[in-house]
Amino acid sequence: MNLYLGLDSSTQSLSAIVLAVDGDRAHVVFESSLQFDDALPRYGTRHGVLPSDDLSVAVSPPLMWADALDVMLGRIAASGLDLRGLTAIAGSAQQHGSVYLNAGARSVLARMDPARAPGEQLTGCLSRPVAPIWMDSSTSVECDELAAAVGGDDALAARTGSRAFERFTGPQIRKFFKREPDAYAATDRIHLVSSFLASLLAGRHASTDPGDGSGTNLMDLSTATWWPEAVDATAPSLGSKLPPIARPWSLAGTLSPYWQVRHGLRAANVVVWSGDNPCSLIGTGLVREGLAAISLGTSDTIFGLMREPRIDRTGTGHVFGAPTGAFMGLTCFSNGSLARERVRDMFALDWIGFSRALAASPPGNDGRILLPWFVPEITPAVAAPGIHRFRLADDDAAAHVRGVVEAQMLSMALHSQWMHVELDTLHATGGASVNREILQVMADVFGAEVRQLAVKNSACLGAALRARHAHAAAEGRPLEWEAIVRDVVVPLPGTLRPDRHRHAMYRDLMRAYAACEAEALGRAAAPSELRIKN
Ligand code: ADP
Ligand code: XUL
Repeated sequence: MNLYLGLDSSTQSLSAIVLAVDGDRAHVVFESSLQFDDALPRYGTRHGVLPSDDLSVAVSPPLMWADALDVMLGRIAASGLDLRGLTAIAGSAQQHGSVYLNAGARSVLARMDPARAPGEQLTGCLSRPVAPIWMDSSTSVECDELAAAVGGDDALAARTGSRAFERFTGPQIRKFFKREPDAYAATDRIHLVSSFLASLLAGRHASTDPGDGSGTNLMDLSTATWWPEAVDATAPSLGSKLPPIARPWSLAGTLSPYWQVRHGLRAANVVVWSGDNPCSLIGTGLVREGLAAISLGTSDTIFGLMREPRIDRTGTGHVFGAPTGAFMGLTCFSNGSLARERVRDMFALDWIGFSRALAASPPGNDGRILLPWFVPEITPAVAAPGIHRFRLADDDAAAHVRGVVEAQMLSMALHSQWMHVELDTLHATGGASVNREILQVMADVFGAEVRQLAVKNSACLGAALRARHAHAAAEGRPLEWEAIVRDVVVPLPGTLRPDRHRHAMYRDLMRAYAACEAEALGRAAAPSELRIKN
């Protein structure tokens, strides 16, 4: 029996899934998760992020991710699984974040001491102690500079799949170079979160893949190579500091002696890691065009496979590389679970109370609309956070609960139209996808059936499936993606179905929602019937 390990280093947690493959049959035999704040409190994060007075800044300690990997591999070693079958390991990580290493990292990675945890050994390898992550929105100036240097946002989007976005790695690198030129000069390798963790497992610098490379504003989507014009416009000598981009099923090496000795693991193949959204594409079974998934994690994302890249002319979406070698369209919303939690906590509810309030309030919220931008929003671009209430009394708990969920679903439906995906079925994933009341609003707004999946952490499952795919390819007997996802990406019984009348109502409400959004963004006044704003 072969075992395939998938790891997922997300914003708030690290998860692991082990997939056992016996003949043609595959099933999940191990699942575990740890929250960074609880498991590694010495790093002082909240929800996985270091506290900051400046709301536009979001950074995390990369050594915390390294130590979390150690804790998780220790758990797997102690799980009782027969790990002699451990064949390949692949990973998924939050996208866009970057880790800055000096020239000393090469030898430290290759010769770590198995008696000691990784974090303390890597301290001297960092040329920047923190890693900016996807929640950072502090690089508007650098976005403008990068776009201007390559002929504007449309040119950048046509070449890389996205206009300049604050959280994307290129603008983040440029900000670091401008603010800390000496530390930038001392940087030998800039990894994505994914390629940093793959390097740690393999004991040498790993490549990135087109899925995560396309989240940098620096990769030519058509060739999956760094685009020199954007790289040169970002920072000097950047070309030599970036990892190579390898095909998504490439091997980064084998598990290094450090992990073999420290946790008694065998020299399994280490597959290049990818971003959580590309991995989720596989873990939700979207290996053909026409299906879409919504992930309700820390961020909310809506995505689907694309055979050919269709760029978003409205400028809110992205085209990334997909683990299959094709492409994926994606729109990301930063006010996802954290915004739902903020509303839950404002009214001292738990999730059961939240769901009850949702079920007890009228669909359409009697025309009351809430724009829940508790943190700077990615889609639509909102730099100064704030919540906006239209006809909504600020002490009405149920209307706030419904307001946050309806606004999120309406916003997702509105801002994913550019993908032109015919939606009759949506696969729901991420932590909040256990909540059927939220999923019913999703079904009604999109007018689509919504399926919950047996394995909730689709990014982690996708990583395990990628490990299997890459191992088969390396052995010269490639497997079809359809066959890889068949046994394990299975919907739970109890598909949520849309109600025709409610869907029609939401189509009208979407126009009102769009008008409120335009007003809150200072683009146009909302129509007078919506102007009763408080
Ligand atoms: P990430 O992978 O981005 O760290 P997850 O996909 O694990 O996040 O989702 C975690 C989130 O799921 C929590 O922050 C929480 O807000 C949300 N969540 C968990 N249970 C429920 C529930 N019953 N209803 C709504 N949201 C929930
Ligand atoms: C996608 C994005 C987030 C992160 C964290 O563009 O910024 O979804 O990948 O999950």
